[in-house]
Amino acid sequence: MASTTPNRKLLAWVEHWASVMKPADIHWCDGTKDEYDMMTSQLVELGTLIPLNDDIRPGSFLSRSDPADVARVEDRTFICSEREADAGTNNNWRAPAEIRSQMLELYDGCMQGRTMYVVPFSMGPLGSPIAHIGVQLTDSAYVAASMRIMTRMGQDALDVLGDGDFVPCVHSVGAPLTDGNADVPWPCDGENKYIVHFPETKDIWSYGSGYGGNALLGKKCFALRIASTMARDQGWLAEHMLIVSVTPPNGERKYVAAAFPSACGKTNMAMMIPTLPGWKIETVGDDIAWMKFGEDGQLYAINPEAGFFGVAPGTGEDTNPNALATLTHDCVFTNVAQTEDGDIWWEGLTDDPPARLTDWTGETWTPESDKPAAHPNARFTVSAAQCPSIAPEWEDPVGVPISAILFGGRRATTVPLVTEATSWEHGVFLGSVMSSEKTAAAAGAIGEVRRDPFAMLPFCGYNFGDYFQHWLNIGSAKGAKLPKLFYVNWFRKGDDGKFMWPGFGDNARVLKWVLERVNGGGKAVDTPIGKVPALDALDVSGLHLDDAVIQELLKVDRSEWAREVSLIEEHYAQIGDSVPVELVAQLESLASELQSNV
Ligand code: O2Y
Ligand code: MN
Repeated sequence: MASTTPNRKLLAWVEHWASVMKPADIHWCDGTKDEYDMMTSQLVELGTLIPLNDDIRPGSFLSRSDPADVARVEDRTFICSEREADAGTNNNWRAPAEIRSQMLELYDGCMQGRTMYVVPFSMGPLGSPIAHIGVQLTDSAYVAASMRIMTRMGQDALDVLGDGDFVPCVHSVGAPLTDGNADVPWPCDGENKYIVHFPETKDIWSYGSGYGGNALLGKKCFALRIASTMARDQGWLAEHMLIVSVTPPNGERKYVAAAFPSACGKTNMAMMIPTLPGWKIETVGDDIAWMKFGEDGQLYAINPEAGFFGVAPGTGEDTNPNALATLTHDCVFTNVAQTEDGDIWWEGLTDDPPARLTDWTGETWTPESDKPAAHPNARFTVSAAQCPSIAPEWEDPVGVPISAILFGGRRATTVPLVTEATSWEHGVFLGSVMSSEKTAAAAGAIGEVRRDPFAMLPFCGYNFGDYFQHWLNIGSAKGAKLPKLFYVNWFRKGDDGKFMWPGFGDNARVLKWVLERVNGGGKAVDTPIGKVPALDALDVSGLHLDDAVIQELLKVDRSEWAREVSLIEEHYAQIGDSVPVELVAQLESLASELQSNV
């Protein structure tokens, strides 16, 4: 397919990179279903994709990655600003000129024998004033096909681009087919992986990996790391947040965004089925929110993505029935197990595993095996439009007005079920100290607290101190009608080590109080860390929770918080001098309130 763009900058850029990477062929993606079918057929022939049983899961494929290429690689991810201080202690940094010349050596001839796909894509509904256009070059048909699911990809995006600016994204799996080398199902370069962002020039270079966030460059690389720097420069927010529409029985729909670190049930909340009678929750986005001010001063959010790239293990009828209903057809599964009848399986999909499976590495697996059948980071890639809980307005180019933003984490102690910030500044403080305990799925000791401000630790494209300042600046934007900010913790445990709050669909009860507060109601009491619901303010009807449990869920324990203050001091010290004075003042005021209340 030849190019159909008048954009000279784009044409020159493609020509330049073709001369560097020397592909055998260039294909401009048009985004049609025919093109997708052509790419997936080639991938089936090569063994990259295995068609699933069409009677059970029509239009779907399984893919097994190279075992050396199964997740995002944070230690190989770099923010290459001109000044090291601009990347901050929260990022790996290399001097841009240095890394460019090092990577150019790798890129030289890296696409020999392969097709270079030119993938134009829109992050956000086509033509939305909140959306932005990117163009990715890639030598992976798996990546090009996945980009069609995850973004609005093809000629339509090129038409919206016209003569305008785009974020250039260069990607190669780093496996040239030279000297008659045969291709393999999952080409990659296990030794040389680089995921590199240039915040000043707003471009992305990725090399050596074909997996997820390393290779689908619209997602974490563009929509978070580069977009966070665009948002800083242009006065908007690019955040690691889900977006839901919440409709109470009176029909007064509101929109809520929420930031959670991984393993805190973000996808479950995005697709929640509320247990409160008459309440409805619909999905606008499951992972990323871009928010810009409208003329009325409200923050309007879009989901910049068009699909879900979700973690499969743990997704079951009991935890997320809407996700399973989304996955009935036209999906690409990566690193899940395969059943004998040609369907898929992962830990948590059913209570009991099948008697015999093929595991994610292609080996025979039985319940006696000592390894999981699916890789813990196994993924599904699926169009968001297939989700039964998708909100009808999820593609509205105007976006949806956000009334409340939740921050959250997984904490067994200390942090109450829900706390309302007393001001925007205080809410930014709460976002800046977000923390979560490590679960078995993450590296490091289980239970260890990791600070993950705004759930952006791996995704903020610049210095955290400057990022906090940007959030403060948003709060003082002229005419802004700001959302209310809250901090939630579904994971507090009792003395018996069991979760005190039922979670999942019952989290709608917390949303009910949040919306009451947004509407000027809902009883709250002041504590040193913000406003928590009065003991009778949460709707716990039908839950049979003892008053003592509710009290414990909402408790602010001064000695626990005194310890927390020391940990926050360490966290701020780690970020360095760029932490805004307003946030240091918030911390000091918390410390003195804790003392004065003893
Ligand atoms: O493992 C990867 O390559 C992607 S990580 C990811 C994917 C979808 C949504 N969120 C995440 C994340 O790490 O936050
Ligand atoms: Mn995420």
